[in-house]
Amino acid sequence: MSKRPPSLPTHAADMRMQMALRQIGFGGPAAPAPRAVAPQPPPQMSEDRLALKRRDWLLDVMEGQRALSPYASGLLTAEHLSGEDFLHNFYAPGRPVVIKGAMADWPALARWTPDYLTDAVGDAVIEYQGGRSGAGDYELAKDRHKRRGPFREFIALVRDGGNDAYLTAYNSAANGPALAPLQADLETIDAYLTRAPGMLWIGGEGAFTPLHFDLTNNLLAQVTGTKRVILIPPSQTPRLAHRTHVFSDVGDVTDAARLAVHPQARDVLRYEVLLTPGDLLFIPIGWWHQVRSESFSTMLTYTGFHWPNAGHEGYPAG
Ligand SMILES: O=C(O)CCC(=O)C(=O)O
Repeated sequence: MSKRPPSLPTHAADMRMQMALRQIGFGGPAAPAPRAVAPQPPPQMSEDRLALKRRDWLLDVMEGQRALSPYASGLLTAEHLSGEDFLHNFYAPGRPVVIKGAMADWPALARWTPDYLTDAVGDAVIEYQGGRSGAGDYELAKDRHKRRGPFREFIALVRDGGNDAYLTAYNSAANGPALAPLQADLETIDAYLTRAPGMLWIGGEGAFTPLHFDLTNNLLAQVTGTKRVILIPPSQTPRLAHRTHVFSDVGDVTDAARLAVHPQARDVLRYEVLLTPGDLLFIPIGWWHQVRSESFSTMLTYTGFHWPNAGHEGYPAG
């Protein structure tokens, strides 16, 4: 391609000639010089957008600084963790931790198979989440997916796996009397928790809770089977397309198709843990998490800590 500048249009060439003549004293009274075109400033970023970019920068810088020390970042596993140590090292700083051994004396660990649960609860009618397969928004539209039926039939639905039916914490309020026979198999975790009851989750292999954060601090107590949990610090929020309530549009950071839609989530900082029976996992308020059952699984979640846990009260839900 030619590097020569395109030739000037005639009137522009004439003007150039006139100006050159004027500079050496020819050409009569000076015509007004053509107005210089001021360079355009780059399009202004709105104040709100700039404020958000600065906040994102701050989150990145702070996460980078925490990464300097394994004492300040990462996902630790602890055993024999006293209430004081839990408060100072994890609850107050808002740092997740896996705690082993604290459920060792729970009868449920040895008992809670699908058959045992069916014998204990029988045909009592329970509420659960159903019709989830094929619905992209089953967590957001929780009410639409509420189902009721005999516990025995629910267990038959989930024991073979799949994501269609899942008894979740959201169903807890409705299930107290029906599931009461199971309470005798549980112990308390007095170092961290009041005696407020936990919320039961029962699902099959493949049950999946998409990426979200909670508006309280949560303690997960895995009883039966295994669950894979991915945890993502709050500092990563700008990469997670957080548009709806507590959910991420990414949904699943292990799904290549979702990452193709949200490429900014590919390099998100994340921790992964496989919960096995008897494990506690502390998930601090604001930490993103997604959870996949890798087998038939039962688990309880607790929010009744000895320390304040009311972050949800000020949440700008929109
Ligand atoms: O176990 C699950 O499927 C989800 C648990 C969870 O997300 C929670 O307790 O906040």
